[in-house]
Amino acid sequence: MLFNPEIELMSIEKLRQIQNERLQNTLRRVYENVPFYKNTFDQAGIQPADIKTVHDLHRLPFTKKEHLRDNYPFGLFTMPTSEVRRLHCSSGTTGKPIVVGYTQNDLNLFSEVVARSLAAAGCMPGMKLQNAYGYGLFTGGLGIHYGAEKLGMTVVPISGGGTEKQLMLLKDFQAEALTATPSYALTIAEELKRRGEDIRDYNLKVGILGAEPWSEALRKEVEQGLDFKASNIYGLSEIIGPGVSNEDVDEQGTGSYIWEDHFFPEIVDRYTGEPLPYGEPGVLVLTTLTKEAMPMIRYWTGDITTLTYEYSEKRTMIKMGPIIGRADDMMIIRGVNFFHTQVADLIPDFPELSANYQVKLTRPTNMDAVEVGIEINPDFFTKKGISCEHLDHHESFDKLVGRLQKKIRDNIGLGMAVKLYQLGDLPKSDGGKLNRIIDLRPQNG
Ligand code: DLL
Repeated sequence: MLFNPEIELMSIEKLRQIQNERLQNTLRRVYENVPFYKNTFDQAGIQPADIKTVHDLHRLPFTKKEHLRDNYPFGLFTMPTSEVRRLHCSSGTTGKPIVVGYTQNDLNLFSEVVARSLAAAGCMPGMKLQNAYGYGLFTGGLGIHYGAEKLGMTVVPISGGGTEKQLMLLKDFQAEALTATPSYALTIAEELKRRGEDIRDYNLKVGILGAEPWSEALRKEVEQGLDFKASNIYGLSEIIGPGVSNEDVDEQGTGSYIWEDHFFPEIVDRYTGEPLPYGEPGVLVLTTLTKEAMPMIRYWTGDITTLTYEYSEKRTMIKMGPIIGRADDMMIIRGVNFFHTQVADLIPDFPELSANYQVKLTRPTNMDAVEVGIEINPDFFTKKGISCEHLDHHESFDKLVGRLQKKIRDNIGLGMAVKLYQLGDLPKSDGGKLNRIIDLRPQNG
């Protein structure tokens, strides 16, 4: 179950042939069994047989989150629930969650793509993996769990949270791999440091981090703190869960491979929905090619990224860049489009800062105001003999704030207030995804 060249290195022609066959089966399956798809295809005047290849897919309408909500709970299933082996729900914000179902074959597929992802990240059979993704309705915990077992790893199913216990078991069991949200991996790294522990007493080699946007600055910080190599894992409940895409540990920073034999990706313009050429940022749209219980046709993930085919000796499959943000999370501040990840991207230029930040939105007058809170990296200052006790009204810190404000204005095109925080003083992940946006603007205008 390690790297399989017959799949991961198959020629593009072969890959397209497999994708086309699988797509046709999937379209037939949903048209015959799911009234929602029959209606939307009929309304678009398209029969499954009209879509001969993945290149015809753009003729079909998108499936969006609201369609999953409208068909709550089981309306998009192709079969009675008696044939469905597991249900998961997505981490919705308010109201009814999004429900997804898996047949036994879907669960096998889930394990296979997660095993493939973990292998790409450097996991090997026989290694121990501490799984700090939440177990339960969230797909992270169980999804990683069975994939790691399939790869032949020993799983420590600790779930998210309980940082003290995370550290105790990591040390006592000498796990080589850790799966967690990047923000929670940072919490673990900071706690280890706070306690004055020596990372050499641990045995971590790889981290497989995802479920939320993260930056190169954060990667550097967790890699230093936990002395491992961190790779990105991407996925979403609607498509399967984690394991739609994963970075190769030897190709860090060049994008994450999408397991295209099962999930066909497109990038479309976030306003018009028109397909965009490779390399241009837009909304990632995914079509499942092999899912049985709840296939998704042209699912509008809302995640903004880029797609690129670039030559690699390792795999022929397409790569996606980091997630810039979700289309519906984009803020329009005084007419400027803004994603909080743009702040994260500036942090590596400032060794004075740590990777944790937060963006606060207010409306003090009739204009929106943004305050960026960033934690300092105390080591930088103490090495220079500068005390970090008072961050307000101290020359070194005032200058740093000024430089940050300029950098933000030059790069993002917006004036923002900047507030420095002591390391550990901003909210941190207690086990799951971290919300970095605090929106205090009045909601009625
Ligand atoms: O977060 C599945 C997952 C679990 C992925 C564990 C990776 C690891 P949902 O709760 O349905 O599923 O949330 C999916 O999270 O549409 C993205 O907006 C975001 N997301 C997931 N992975 C990444 C990533 C899981 N690597 C939503 N980078 C997606 C940025 C990510 N955002």
